[in-house]
Amino acid sequence: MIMRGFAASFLALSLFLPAASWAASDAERAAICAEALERFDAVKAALPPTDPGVVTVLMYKYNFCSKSLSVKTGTVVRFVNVDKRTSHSVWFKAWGKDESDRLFPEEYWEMKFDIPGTYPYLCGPHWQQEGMVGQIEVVD
Ligand SMILES: [Cu+2]
Repeated sequence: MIMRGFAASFLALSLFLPAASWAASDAERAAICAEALERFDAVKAALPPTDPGVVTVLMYKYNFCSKSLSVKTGTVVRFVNVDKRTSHSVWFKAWGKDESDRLFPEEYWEMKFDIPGTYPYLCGPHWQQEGMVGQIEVVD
């Protein structure tokens, strides 16, 4: 009886887990990124100021804001976690780079882009299930 109950719950759970990723739609992402900006306004005073020209990407609710970005060669991008509890990472996996350390709320990580090209990246813990990925285009 217990085993049957367990099997039934497992089946029920499986039915509710979508096979595809849980990536947000464009509209959901826009709302999440608007919220991320508000969070950033609340926490940025605690961060060291950026040098001029540094571009900021926010990490919030399993999204990178902006998800895709075009920057000039030589630009430094600062990835800031503005979540309240969740940690994230930045990983240029396709380029064979090491994953960044886990970034806890209000922590950041920077990378300089010296060579033009397309740089897809992802969040180590959240790219598979939550579709937390981004891309940076580096142009002259
Ligand atoms: Cu993440």
